[in-house]
Amino acid sequence: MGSITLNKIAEMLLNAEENRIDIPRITASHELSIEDGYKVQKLLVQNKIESGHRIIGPKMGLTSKAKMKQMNVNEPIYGYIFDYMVVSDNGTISAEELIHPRVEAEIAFVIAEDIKGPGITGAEVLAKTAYVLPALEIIDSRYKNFDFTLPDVVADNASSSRVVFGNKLTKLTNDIQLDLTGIALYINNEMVDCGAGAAVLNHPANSIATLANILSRKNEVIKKGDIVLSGAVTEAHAITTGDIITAKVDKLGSVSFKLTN
Ligand code: OOG
Ligand code: MG
Repeated sequence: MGSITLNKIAEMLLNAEENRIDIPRITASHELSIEDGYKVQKLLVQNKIESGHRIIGPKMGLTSKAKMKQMNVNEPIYGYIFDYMVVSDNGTISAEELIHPRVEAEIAFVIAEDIKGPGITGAEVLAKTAYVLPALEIIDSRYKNFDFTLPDVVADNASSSRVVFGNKLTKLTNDIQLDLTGIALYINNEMVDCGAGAAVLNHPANSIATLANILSRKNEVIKKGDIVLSGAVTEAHAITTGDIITAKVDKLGSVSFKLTN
């Protein structure tokens, strides 16, 4: 195992994102703990903030069995979504800006009050949620073939690349049970995957609670106004130029974009 500084790893990942090149996973040649991975992520996030980018909110990843199985990992992780990653509903994303994009259908939460762990439950998250909305997350691992271990993907800001939020904001009322909320993902009008909110840690709000509890170990909170992705319900699906991708979520509405060249 060669030695490499965490700064150097952050630099390599930023360069891979900027120049759209994929690199071998770090752990193929260096030892890296999950904690190291989060240290690299922090350096990378700080770099983006210094470059003038703004955080939209944290995101959870690998929160469903489908995703854990697909990526061969067994623990949820978090990362950050930035303003430059957000694309408007029914908008376009250029494939030339990305390496090997995959799409995921998710439920996003708009946070009404700071959520400070530890000990946060899903019920507390729901009480502090202003709105929920459908989202399509476009992940784009900076590692070749999405081949990574947990420390690698944590360092790579949880593969964050783009996100499209639906236009409709829904207040949580008694007739909405996010665990039983159906979600279907379509590529070019063909249904490629579907599931219910319960696939995400039994209830998507549990994912946000888990995030608050993990962040509390670092004295961080989920902030009022943050828009937080709770994680993909199904596997991620590879997309190619020309594809039109849509997610439909029961009662929350739909969200769509086109991948152009
Ligand atoms: C990591 C990101 C996972 C999700 O919703 O599960 C994620 C990856 O699979 O590349 O965003
Ligand atoms: Mg995701």
